[in-house]
Amino acid sequence: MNTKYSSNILTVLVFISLSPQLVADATFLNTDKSAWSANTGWISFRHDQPASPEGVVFGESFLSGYAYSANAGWINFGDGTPSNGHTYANTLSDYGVNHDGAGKLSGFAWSANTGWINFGWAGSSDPNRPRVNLLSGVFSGFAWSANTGWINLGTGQLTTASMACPDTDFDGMADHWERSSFGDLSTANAITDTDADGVLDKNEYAAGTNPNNAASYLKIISQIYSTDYTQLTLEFTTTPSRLYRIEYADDLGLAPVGTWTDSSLGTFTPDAGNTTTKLISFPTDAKKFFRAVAIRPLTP
Ligand SMILES: [Ca+2]
Ligand SMILES: [Ca+2]
Ligand SMILES: [Ca+2]
Repeated sequence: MNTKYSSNILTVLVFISLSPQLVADATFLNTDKSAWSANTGWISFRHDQPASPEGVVFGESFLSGYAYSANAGWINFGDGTPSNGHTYANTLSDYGVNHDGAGKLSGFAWSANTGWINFGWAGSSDPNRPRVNLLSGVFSGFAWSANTGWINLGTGQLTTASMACPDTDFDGMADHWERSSFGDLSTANAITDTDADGVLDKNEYAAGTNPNNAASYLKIISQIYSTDYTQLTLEFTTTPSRLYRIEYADDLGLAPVGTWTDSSLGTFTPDAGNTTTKLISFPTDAKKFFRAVAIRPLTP
């Protein structure tokens, strides 16, 4: 191993910006659509009745649509149009279940037969808090209704197949994110970099970083190599609302997207806090390039 070796090892990072999707149908599969209440029985998050909404839509910032229980009737998770464009205020005219983007649910659903169903009763670290695993889409925890008691989301039969992120102006940024970040859909477009940190707004969305803070963007904090250059300890910035991969390539110039090799870690959730540290093993070579990739969860 010569001394040139270490100077040739570079660390780079890029983003994957996934294509926008428009979702109106229920995000739940027909085989994994059921919550359970001891008092009201099964509650279906997907029902496919032609004259009704097809079920509950799990979104990056809020839920919408109707669940159905034979005993409790329709349960409204929200109309999909929070007044501020991104989060239900949970007033009488603007209610629904919110999602913090990192899997935690809050807010209220409404049933004419049983009244309010509370998804926001627990503290953020409560193990029984209603939540969604962003790697698998599996729901867990409990919602609470004064009239029907606990509703168990963790039946093992309630899984969202995707996360709705409508992008009506097709600029690579979801509507809710543009509205919460900029107040409207017109301020940012596919080529704007509002905070001038060198990362386009659409790439800040892809990475879950703050487009109004020039100090916030996906970056590698430190890289430490083993003495034989077969292992790398990489620390990079992360946010709880995104999943990550680490990839490597032999040569940056000759490595168009698609020739990068995924580390043996696969896709993983970040550490708690603002950075994640991972140990990667890799085949030794004259030089290696590494990158951290942010991934929007539950998107195609
Ligand atoms: Ca958009
Ligand atoms: Ca920026
Ligand atoms: Ca930024």
